[in-house]
Amino acid sequence: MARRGVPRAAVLALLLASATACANDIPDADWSRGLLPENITTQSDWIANLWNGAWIAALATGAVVIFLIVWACLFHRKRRAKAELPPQVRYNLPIEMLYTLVPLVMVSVFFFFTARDSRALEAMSPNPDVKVKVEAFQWSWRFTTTVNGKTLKPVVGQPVSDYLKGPQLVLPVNKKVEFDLESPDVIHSFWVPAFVFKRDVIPGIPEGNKGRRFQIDTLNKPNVYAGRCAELCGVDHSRMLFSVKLVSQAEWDQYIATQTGSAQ
Ligand SMILES: [Cu+2]
Repeated sequence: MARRGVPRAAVLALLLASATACANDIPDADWSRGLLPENITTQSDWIANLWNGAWIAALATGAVVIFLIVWACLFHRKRRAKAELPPQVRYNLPIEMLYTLVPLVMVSVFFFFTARDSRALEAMSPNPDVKVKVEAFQWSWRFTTTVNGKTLKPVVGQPVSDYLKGPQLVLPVNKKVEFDLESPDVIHSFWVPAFVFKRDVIPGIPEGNKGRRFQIDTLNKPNVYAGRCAELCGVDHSRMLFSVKLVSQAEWDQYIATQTGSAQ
């Protein structure tokens, strides 16, 4: 029976290897970034710091707790030679204060940083440089970009198995971009892993509602990045792929000039 485990493990390893080989949209997970993908917005820097800081705090807390458990087990256990229990501590005010205050302080610190960053992430500037209306549908995306009061020709996609063949949203570097998310059918989720952020696209939210909009500040990292739907939305959900292309200002100007869009 023991021998059967080996080929099974080999098959599993092969399956995993082929699964990762098929998906070219999985970003490189780098330990120096806490296994997060490369981030391409100012906001994703904040998110990455919050995420990594929370992990460091949790791991440090875990290390202290495990140390205390092991220490208590080794040095404060009931000795075999002695019949009676070790000294039992109860109603010890200083210790009970400590039990109460230390977790309270820890939760408060987490809460403070989470609230501070959530607030910053939801902040909206009244004059973003670029506005993108994102329509998520079963099973692709339509991107309609407005810049300087001019609306460009919408980019519409269809289900694909390679994100580079999906609809491509072109955005300039070092600019403030506002997204407005809309769905005519079911709940989708707009996810660009390089934003280190995703938001559900929920049908029925009226236009102008703050819950369907968010803003990013793009960093100077021109490249093509993968995007996908992150909410199981039907049979072709896994093929609801798209890409975001960050371009320099010169390329952006050229792109706008070639997109003969209709007036708003
Ligand atoms: Cu979807």
